[in-house]
Amino acid sequence: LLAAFPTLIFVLGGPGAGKGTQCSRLVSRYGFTHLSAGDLLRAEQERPGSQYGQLIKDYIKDGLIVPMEVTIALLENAMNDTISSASSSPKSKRFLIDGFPRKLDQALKFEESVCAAQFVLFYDCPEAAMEARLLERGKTSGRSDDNEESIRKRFRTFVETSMPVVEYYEKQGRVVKIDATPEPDEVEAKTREALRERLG
Ligand code: UP5
Ligand code: MG
Repeated sequence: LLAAFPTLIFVLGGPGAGKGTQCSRLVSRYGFTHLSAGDLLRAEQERPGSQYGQLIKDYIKDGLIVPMEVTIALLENAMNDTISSASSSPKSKRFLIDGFPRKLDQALKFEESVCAAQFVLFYDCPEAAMEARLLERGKTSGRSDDNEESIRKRFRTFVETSMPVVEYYEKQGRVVKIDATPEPDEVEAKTREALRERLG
């Protein structure tokens, strides 16, 4: 069923690179449906009766990657909800999958069992800038992983486990890389330029 909807983009980048910020802007411009794997996991963690609540909590605090069965099921459910929703327009059936896949086996499994990605949008940002953004956000975000110790762990997971996913797609010529260092408006302009070539 999902294979019938060809536009699905993986949005990757380090913690605090600006994935969520840019996805929100793309939603208003292109009518994509934005699904953040991290947001879905945080919602599942809060859901009364969830059997994964404690597990998700522990993994997120330690910057570790939640077992893919959990994340893929959440993404698949959210996509199916969008597709089957009576009010959904054709445009809303174009998906931005934010912060997933973070590990190579997740990428392979998702593309094989759910839907292939058209390409990967990769927000490239130096660690120092990402750290400053996350510490600033941590003053008000209430996120359990916006503190120095968790941020250090998230960076390590990103370098060791998630960058290989980006490199895997890069070798296939499927990565659109955007410098995420400038202010959000400029990053957005660069993103639109890159998407114009790919999406028309
Ligand atoms: N900001 C944004 N853009 C800026 C710019 N250009 N200049 C200056 N400031 C900018 O932005 C972060 C902050 O920076 C904000 O305050 C923003 O205003 C500012 P945001 O857009 O939120 O960046 P984003 O890349 O989305 O950062 P986020 O913290 O969400 O990244 P993570 O990848 O760490 O978080 P995520 O929610 O994806 O995952 C959290 C955890 O969930 C993971 O560590 C992991 O434990 C778990 N997880 C899984 O296990 N599996 C998954 O598949 C996904 C997540
Ligand atoms: Mg995010």
